[in-house]
Amino acid sequence: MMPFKWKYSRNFQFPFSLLLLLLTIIVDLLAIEAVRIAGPQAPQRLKDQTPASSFWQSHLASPSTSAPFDAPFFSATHGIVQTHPSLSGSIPRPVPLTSNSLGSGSSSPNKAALTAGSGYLNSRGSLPSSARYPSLAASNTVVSPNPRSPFRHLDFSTSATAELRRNPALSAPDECARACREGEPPRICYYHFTLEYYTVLGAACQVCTPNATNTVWSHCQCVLADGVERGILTANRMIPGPSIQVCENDKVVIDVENHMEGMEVTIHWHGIWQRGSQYYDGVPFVTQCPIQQGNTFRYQWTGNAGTHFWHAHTGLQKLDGLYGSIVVRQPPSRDPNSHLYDFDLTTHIMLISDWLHEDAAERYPGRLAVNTGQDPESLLINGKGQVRDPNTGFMTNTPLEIFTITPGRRYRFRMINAFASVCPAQVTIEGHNLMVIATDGEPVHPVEVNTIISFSGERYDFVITADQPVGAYWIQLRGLGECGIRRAQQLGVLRYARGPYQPASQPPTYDVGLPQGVVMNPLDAQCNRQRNDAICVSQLKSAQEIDRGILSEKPDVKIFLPFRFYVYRPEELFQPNTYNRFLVAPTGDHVISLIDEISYLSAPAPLTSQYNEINPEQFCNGDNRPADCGPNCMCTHKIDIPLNAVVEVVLVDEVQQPNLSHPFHLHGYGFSVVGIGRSPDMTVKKINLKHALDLDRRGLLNRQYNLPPTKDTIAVPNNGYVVLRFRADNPGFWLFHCHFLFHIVIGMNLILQVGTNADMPPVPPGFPTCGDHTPPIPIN
Ligand SMILES: [Cu+2]
Repeated sequence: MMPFKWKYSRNFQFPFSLLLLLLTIIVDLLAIEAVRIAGPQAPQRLKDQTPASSFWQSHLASPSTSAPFDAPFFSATHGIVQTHPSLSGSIPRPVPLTSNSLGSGSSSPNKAALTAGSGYLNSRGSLPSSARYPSLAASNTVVSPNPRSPFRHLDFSTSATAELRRNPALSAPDECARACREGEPPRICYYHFTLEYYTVLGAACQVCTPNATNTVWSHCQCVLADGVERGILTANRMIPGPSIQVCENDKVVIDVENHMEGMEVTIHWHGIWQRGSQYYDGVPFVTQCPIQQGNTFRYQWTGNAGTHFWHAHTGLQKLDGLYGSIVVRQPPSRDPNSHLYDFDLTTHIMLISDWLHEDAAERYPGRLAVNTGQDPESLLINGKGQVRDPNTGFMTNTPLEIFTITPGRRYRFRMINAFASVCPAQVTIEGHNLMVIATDGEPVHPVEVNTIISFSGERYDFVITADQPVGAYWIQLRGLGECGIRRAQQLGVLRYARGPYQPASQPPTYDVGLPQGVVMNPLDAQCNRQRNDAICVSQLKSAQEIDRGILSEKPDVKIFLPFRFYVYRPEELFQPNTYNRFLVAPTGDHVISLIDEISYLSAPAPLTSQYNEINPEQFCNGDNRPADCGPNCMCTHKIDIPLNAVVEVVLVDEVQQPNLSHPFHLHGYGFSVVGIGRSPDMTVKKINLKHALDLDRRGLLNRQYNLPPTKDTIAVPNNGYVVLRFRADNPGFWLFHCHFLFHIVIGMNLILQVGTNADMPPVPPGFPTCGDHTPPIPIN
């Protein structure tokens, strides 16, 4: 309650500031309306119907004069308002999602009127069904959906919204993406994902062009990506897939309907701890059986606050398009950094991803001659971008992502790194500082930087203050490391309302980029000292209280986990009658991953639901290796941890490939990053387990206990180590793994079993089962 009070007293003259705010909003809306009217709608139609090839354009030399900024591509309604369409079919109301300026101390009815959809709420806090489906109500033809209909995916009236119509207790996605207020009753937020094979630039693009990203729902089924036609996988025919945006304590229900022919799938909710719903963590053969083609699986969980995301955890599907954002918002009084920003808009999510121009499976196990390795051709910002054909020099003219801000305001941005490849991602915004206020959903003491480098699975929230001249500014996203070979980059635009859409400056190129300034997360991992040019993750300070036990000198359990690749000789790998998995690395090496000398192999059935059916010999760990398990030892790597123990994990990079840092992600927890570093012993060229143990004995592993940041994904610097700690108070089978997609499929995973089976919640009745079927062979 303290921050709440403080804020209120600061806003002592609130009638005046409220008036000012309303004026600003009205002015903004007028501006938007003006742009909308001025926007040439008719030409857009024509343009939309041009064939896919027209997304390539012929201006070779100067991308700035090439016309990526054709006005029609830029939605006039973008940015300022909550743009997702309302299912009610009523006129979309401009609804700023705010933190302080509207959210705290909202005693004024005027304030309340500005929050999402509140004008329509009934006493249960959800839309009356008549308001939600006026067309049906008007014609009095409410269709009772028939779940048994064999044509249910053809039947528009029973499609993704059937459950919402059936059950008035559920709230629609756009009702849940709202400003969160203290004391407001939680909602049950319902989502329906239909997963399909789909196409970039398909015929849907003759019908419409998506006019706003980050929507929690899309009415347009056209996927543009970077303007290069290819087959993809989608949830609800959008990339990124539907955004889940809810408030703390809301219950989230997602029906995942798998219509990908011949494919199974699970969806993992990255960053959601799943306390009490362990079996909905979405890890195949750990927490559930994969969802079969044609089946629907209902996930239900309540989210911990922060910026998270969802993605397929099966095979390579994530890289083909199965990912989307999750934002769990809080009332301002619950966020220690809420005083640092004025707006937290649904449209200010920045989901960055890497992108191929072919199926991900083309790169696995990998090729020797053409398109070798696994690095991406392109990058996307919220599924958008342009790309230059390296052979012809032609540039696609698909829209870039645009984020709109209003002068004088402070905006919370939520950046999600959904990369699959090994490339670190570098984000810089022209002329604007980035004040980092949270990482992996957890608040930190604010730090000002100019560039953020992030790894697959990480999230960074930052505040941008609109303190520059009204105009448009470049956002540059660069792929580092391996991505430097193809010079993969993408651009976006930070635009001031009523300003131009095109930045005045030349677009930054890979080689002549925006000035880096101070870098968050430098790749050189020199984190032991303060420096002016960079801030390491380990130097961030948690803004939340930390469990004392975590910060005590001695943890209850200490686990050293060295990881590396095992390189096969071809004659070893291709022995007759053996079929060992492998990845063809960019170097041409045929490799698998080892953590503590074990390459993770899935169990034949999930541990959460069918533990007793799994042969105990399936499991192994460093202390319990199967007899005569070779140098490519493959089994279900599982480490047991007593419930409530304070656990320290030391990850040691034995890969030691320059430019390669592996980001490790732990399911079920946030952990404290206690130390990051490299060997202080200059005579040691390469760190390994033995050396790390020796450093630890001599007290030379870098550990600092002053407010270490809480994260769930942390990159281990190459030739370095990371020390992390957590209290094992969430029982379950938790995957702990490198988040690089192609390393997951070659075994860079393990399971931390916290507690015994008796500590874990039983799976709901009717939980699907799976497993091998190898009955005895009758002999006669
Ligand atoms: Cu890795």
